[in-house]
Amino acid sequence: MTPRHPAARGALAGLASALLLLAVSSTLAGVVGRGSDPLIAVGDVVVLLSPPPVTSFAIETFGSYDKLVLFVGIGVVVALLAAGSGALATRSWVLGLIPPVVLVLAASAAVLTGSGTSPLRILPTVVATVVGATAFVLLVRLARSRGAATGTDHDATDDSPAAVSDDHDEAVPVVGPASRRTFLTASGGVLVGAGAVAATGQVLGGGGAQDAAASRAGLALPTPANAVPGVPPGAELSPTTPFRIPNAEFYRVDTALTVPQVAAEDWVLRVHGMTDRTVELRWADLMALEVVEREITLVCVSNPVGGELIGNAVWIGVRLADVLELAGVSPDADMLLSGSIDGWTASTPLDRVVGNDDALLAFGMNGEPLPFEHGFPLRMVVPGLYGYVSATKWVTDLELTRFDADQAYWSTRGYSEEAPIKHSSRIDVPASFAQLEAGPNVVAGVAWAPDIGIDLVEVQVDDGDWQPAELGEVPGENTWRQWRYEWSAEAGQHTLRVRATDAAGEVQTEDRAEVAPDGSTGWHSVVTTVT
Ligand SMILES: Nc1nc2c(c(=O)[nH]1)N[C@H]1C(S)=C(S)[C@@H](COP(=O)(O)O)O[C@H]1N2
Ligand SMILES: [Mo]
Repeated sequence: MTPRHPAARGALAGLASALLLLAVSSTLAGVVGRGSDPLIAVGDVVVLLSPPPVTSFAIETFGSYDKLVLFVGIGVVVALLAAGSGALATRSWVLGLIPPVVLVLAASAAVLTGSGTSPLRILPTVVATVVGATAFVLLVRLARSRGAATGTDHDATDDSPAAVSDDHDEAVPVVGPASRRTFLTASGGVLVGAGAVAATGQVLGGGGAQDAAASRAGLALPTPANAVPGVPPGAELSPTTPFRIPNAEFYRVDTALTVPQVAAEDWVLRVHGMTDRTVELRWADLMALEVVEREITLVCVSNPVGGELIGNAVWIGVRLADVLELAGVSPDADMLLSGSIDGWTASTPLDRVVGNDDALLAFGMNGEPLPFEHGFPLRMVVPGLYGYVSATKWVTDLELTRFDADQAYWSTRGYSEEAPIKHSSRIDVPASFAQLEAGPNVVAGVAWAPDIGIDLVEVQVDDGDWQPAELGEVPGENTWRQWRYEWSAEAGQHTLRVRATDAAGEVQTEDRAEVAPDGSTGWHSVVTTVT
């Protein structure tokens, strides 16, 4: 069914041409390379310009799905604007063309100021605009034609445009006879064209991405000087949380709307700034260093009390300090400013890196090359600090500098420069609002304290006394610790609370703090119903 009203047809025309434009631009962007896709460039600008409360709300609320939500949001806005412009254009070309022109100019600006480096990066936007605009003008003209508006019902089986060519209305320019059928065919053609272009894009699938996938698949992890043994017996006390989180389930937080895909063979890591010399390391240079393995728990500053933005893994890589030594660090430097291939940056206090045997440039995670989402081919991992000041993924740049001279991505958005992980604990079992049977029930979860580890975990039922929980084994101080408490539950509604004490004897604070500017605090609790 083709809508009869010109405005409705105009809306359809707008949508179809927008889809074609996006299919063309993303397909060409796959060929031209990073930073040339206008949709992603606009998304990047939205992320970049979002005020910190908005981004932290998005990360806390949507967690690893924040990007999906952003793209759906942008998609809805683009669809509304496209449909609205098409409808407007059936009345006035000038009004109808204003939104797309503004949008295209904004997208071009986003591409040109974005993270792309290719001199051709504006090409996909330009070509797609020409194609999309042609489709738009063509379809809107058909939509405007009185012929289409009055398309006779009996022409349902008659393709002849002559049947509707008898009307000449000066108010609406008639570009030629067109039946609803013609409009339908043309819009259908544009949609099929968009689909075909998008499918071609999928097949071409960015040659770069395929090279990167092949590079990752072919990467043999070197044998480390030390090998981290398997999970210690007695480490897993929580029935739902593995001590080591499998890569596919590991939480993901970053600002990258497209995951960088670069082959290890093409990787260059630059070390410069307040150094004796600038060095550029390639893969072979990294492999020439001593390879070590470390088990380290990563925590995101945006992890709310009881949240899931924390994970533990075994990392294999080289010592960050060994890499910096190749460049020679000036004694005046106090910050390591690390940058990723997409321009994101983190500032790490240098004293957390130099002389720290556990601060890594990692290329392996749980026995595999890093997954692309987690930084392939190379990322930083520094124990004890929240990820935004320590865990740069896709790292290409290590600059030695000073806190009084430079600021990193989240610091310019109001987050703390000093960001040690705060010690905390979480109840995994029972789940919130669980229905339990009276009698023995397992209460279990995880607790973590940076650098020194956990010495005590206590559970409180309603307003009762704090009861010590059983503690799991740990391989060292850089990981979380599991705990378990046997609860003889009585019928009724009960609130369970947990608090952890670190190895220095400090009890986790009850005071609630938001995640901004330096991490949440407070006791996690769950409410259960026992029958
Ligand atoms: N390039 C890049 N690296 C990044 C980020 C980012 O946005 N871009 N986010 C950091 C943050 S805030 C965290 S918590 C960790 C999360 O690492 P993961 O996604 O591997 O769990 O990556 C860090 N490294
Ligand atoms: Mo984070």
